[in-house]
Amino acid sequence: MRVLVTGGAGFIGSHYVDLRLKKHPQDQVVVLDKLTYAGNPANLKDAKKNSHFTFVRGDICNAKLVERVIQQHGIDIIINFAAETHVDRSILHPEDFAKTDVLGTQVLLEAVRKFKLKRFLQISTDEVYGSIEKGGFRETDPLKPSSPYSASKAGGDLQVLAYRHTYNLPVLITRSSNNFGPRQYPEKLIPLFVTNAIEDKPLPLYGDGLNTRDWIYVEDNCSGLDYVLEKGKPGEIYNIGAGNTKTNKEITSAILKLLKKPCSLIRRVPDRLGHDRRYALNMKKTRDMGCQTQWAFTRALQTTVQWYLDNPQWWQPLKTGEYMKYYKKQYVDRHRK
Ligand code: NAD
Ligand code: TDX
Repeated sequence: MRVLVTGGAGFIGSHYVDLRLKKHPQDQVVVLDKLTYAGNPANLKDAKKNSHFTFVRGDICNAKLVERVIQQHGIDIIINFAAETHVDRSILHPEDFAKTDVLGTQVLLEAVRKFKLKRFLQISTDEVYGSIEKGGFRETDPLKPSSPYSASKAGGDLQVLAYRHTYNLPVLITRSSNNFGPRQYPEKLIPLFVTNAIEDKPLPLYGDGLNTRDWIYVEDNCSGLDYVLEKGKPGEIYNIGAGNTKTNKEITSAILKLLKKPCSLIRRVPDRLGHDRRYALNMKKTRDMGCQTQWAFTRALQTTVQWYLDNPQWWQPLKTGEYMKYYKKQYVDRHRK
């Protein structure tokens, strides 16, 4: 099989590339990635040593380039991880999200149609369902996204479903909960708080800290989506969660405990605009298919914290960029008010 992994230089995509090369050693894997601030060639360090791996720098919104890559490499299937992914950035710059997450997805679908590819897997998120007070969303629940990020991801999903309905394309969608693990950009809750705590910097906890997410270790999401790709039914949507629903306060305490750092590092800062209260998924459909998670939350968090302790050369340069400076100033200013 010849697999095109878009967005494969990012966090989850690069873990999937590693898994794919290991689990399907006869495959050819091509990554197409624009290398935005979130894409990092260092994430593909191991993959680059493998003769079955090729990297192409480019934008999924560029239809000509996408077609050329598919033809040159004889691609059979596409797995689309490429997206703008950070909710706080989507509140500042919604247009980038609509472009990549909606239009970019549509460009890929058009190529799947033109070249009659065998599969297209869209990597989506639980955020498209919106917030839920109790229980978990099922795949048949209506979409109620509330941030520019989740609205753009929902737009991408709707394109996928429309291409299924109209052109009968062999598409699938996975919607996973919050991922964590090594190589996650240090703007997201867990890597930001771990790296700040390592450096004895404040941890900016939004609002009352009681917002809740279901946390899944990145390797479990990658195994799950690989399972869905093999065993799933075209046209279907599959939730991938781990059942680890935790408040942000609980996550923060667990990180401080692992690093033996004081609670005084926590800074209560004003809430994120439109902050969703709780995300959770009903996992019946995916579990009934035989798809299971392997990682217990505590061991996964320990492994993640240890990776950031061992790899400061990976994350330290990322924390000095323009956005991180802006981000830091924003919260310091808000805190002063
Ligand atoms: P990430 O931000 O770490 O990586 C995104 C990658 O996409 C980067 O390598 C970036 O360079 C690339 N990219 C962005 N725009 C592109 C474009 N126009 N053309 C080509 N490449 C482009 O993201 P992630 O956390 O690894 O998320 C991967 C996917 O999984 C996304 O689709 C995201 O919506 C979804 N998802 C993420 C989570 C999570 O908790 N991180 C949870 C559920 C779903
Ligand atoms: O500094 C912070 N302080 C804080 O309290 C940050 C960055 C976050 N938070 C809170 C907001 C959320 O309630 O932590 C929670 C998690 O925040 P993020 O890590 O930004 O994740 P979230 O907004 O839940 O979205 C993530 O999960 C679903 C990913 O960024 C998405 O790409 C994915 O689709």
